[in-house]
Amino acid sequence: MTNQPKKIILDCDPGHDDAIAMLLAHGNPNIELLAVTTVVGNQTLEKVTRNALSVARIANITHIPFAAGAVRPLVRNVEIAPDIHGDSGLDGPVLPEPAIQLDSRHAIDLIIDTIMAHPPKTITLVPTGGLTNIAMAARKEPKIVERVKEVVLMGGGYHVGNWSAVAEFNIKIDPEAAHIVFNEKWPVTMVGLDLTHQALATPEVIEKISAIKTKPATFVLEMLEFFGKMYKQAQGFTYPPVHDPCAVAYVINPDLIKTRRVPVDIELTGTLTLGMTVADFRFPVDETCHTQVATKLDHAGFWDLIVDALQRIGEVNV
Ligand code: PIR
Ligand code: CA
Repeated sequence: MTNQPKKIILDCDPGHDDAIAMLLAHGNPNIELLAVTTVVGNQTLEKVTRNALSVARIANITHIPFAAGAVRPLVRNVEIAPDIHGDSGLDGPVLPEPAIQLDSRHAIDLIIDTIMAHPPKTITLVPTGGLTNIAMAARKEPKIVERVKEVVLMGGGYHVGNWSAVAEFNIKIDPEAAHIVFNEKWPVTMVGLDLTHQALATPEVIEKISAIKTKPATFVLEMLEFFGKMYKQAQGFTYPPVHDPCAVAYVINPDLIKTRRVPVDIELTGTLTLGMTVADFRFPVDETCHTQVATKLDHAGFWDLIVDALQRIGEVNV
């Protein structure tokens, strides 16, 4: 933890939990956030990109490039999630006008340029939306597959789905892209619903964030209030699961999340199982296995990181 900060690129679709992932990455000293890229997912590309820039303003993230990526999945039609994230993709808080300009590059070029400009095995990709940009980047510049350190993604689930009985949203909206990402030979850590459904924003968590009393912390509270309401209504959760920051937390401190090394592949042809992350838990694991799944979260340790990041961000006048 006292070593050099880990360099990451966050590829996201904000999205309440994506926004919290961004704040965690920005506020944690063990992470160096190199770039933020956006992808269609929770809402249209235009909306999630604007949300990313608004969140940048909330936390005063001014020094890194933001670039917009894919407007639709590789093969399928666009599917969005307004039942959870609302019409803007980030309903609840008032979103400030963005203060920074988008990078002129397409997200996949920003991803490729950033990876190729850094030494081998120094950058971790953290996708928290559909995998369209990451798959396209790997196809446009295959050298990135060898060059990144690892991919730590929020998506999938080996025992539960949320967009079908067995498929999770980020994988289901672009299963072909997910297939590419899981089958390339880079190390992939799947932080799926099995793990993120443990990251519940309980009343104790809300109380700790309420005590911070800065504008970014209030912004998080307003997001969690809306997100919690929608999660109760649409999915019957007592407290909302805050998915995306779990992937960032794993990069910050892998000790917070137990994992198991198992092969994972993506179902592309099943009639009931399209987009399922099929994990093979049988013994023995082949030594070529380059995928692992997250299984158990240290809930208190995880939320301490969020609170700590908000405290470090401190007051920001928008
Ligand atoms: C969350 C998401 C989409 C749909 C629902 N029902 C809930 C988004 C989150 O941003 C997260 O990245 C992932 N997709 C969880 O499925
Ligand atoms: Ca997301």
